[in-house]
Amino acid sequence: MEIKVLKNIMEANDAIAEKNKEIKKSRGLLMLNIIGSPGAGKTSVILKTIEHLGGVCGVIEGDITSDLDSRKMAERDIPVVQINTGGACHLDANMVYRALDNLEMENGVLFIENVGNLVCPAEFEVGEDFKVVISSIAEGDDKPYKYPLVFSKARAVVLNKIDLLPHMDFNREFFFSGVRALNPEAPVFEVSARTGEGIEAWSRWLQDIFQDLQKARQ
Ligand SMILES: Nc1nc2c(ncn2[C@@H]2O[C@H](COP(=O)(O)OP(=O)(O)OP(=O)(O)O)[C@@H](O)[C@H]2O)c(=O)[nH]1
Ligand SMILES: [Mg+2]
Ligand SMILES: [Zn+2]
Repeated sequence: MEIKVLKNIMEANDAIAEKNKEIKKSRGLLMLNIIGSPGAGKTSVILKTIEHLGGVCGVIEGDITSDLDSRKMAERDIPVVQINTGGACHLDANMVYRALDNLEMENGVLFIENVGNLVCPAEFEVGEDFKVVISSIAEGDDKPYKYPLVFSKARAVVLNKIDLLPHMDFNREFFFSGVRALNPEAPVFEVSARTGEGIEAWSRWLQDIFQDLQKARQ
């Protein structure tokens, strides 16, 4: 009897991620895979960032169920597609492939808000330019130590809810050391989606990358 072993689920995923990269390139998109635990502030940071960026921006929302986050985007006339994974705790390349098919958008920044989860979203490439991890003061300062993969893979770290610093026992030095040990290059942006603090610096960093990408296409 021949036993078929389903080889590397990741291989199939990565093949579709490559297709997504082609689509993204041909449409002139900067595609960000935004990863963070439930409630870290992914939706709030994306909304504030889009206010600052101007230009064309769009969002793919990943949730197990509901369209609450995509409604917040639609209310502001931001082009959005909601993915409901129906149970899966991460987005995969195929889900994003189908979402791209349903999103009319060119020459802009596309935010993919992954399912709230600091673990497996880091393992699945979806064809993004890069990953951004959003952590928050409310989650505690030890997250880089306990969930190292996402911090090591991210091109940038956004530390959200800095308005809560006075109310929490959050050791910034400890957090930063943890990030540095895993990822010496990634900038860490301390922001508050609530007050808007720090959003400008983070948005400018993103805008510069987007402009470089646009120049390279010309
Ligand atoms: N104090 C404070 N609260 C914030 C900040 N950013 C977000 N929040 C609040 O934190 C809660 C969660 O924010 P969301 O933006 O929905 O978080 P999320 O990461 O998108 O959550 P999921 O999509 O469920 O994973 C909401 O009540 C926000 O109002 C911030 O900078 N400061
Ligand atoms: Mg959200
Ligand atoms: Zn998962």
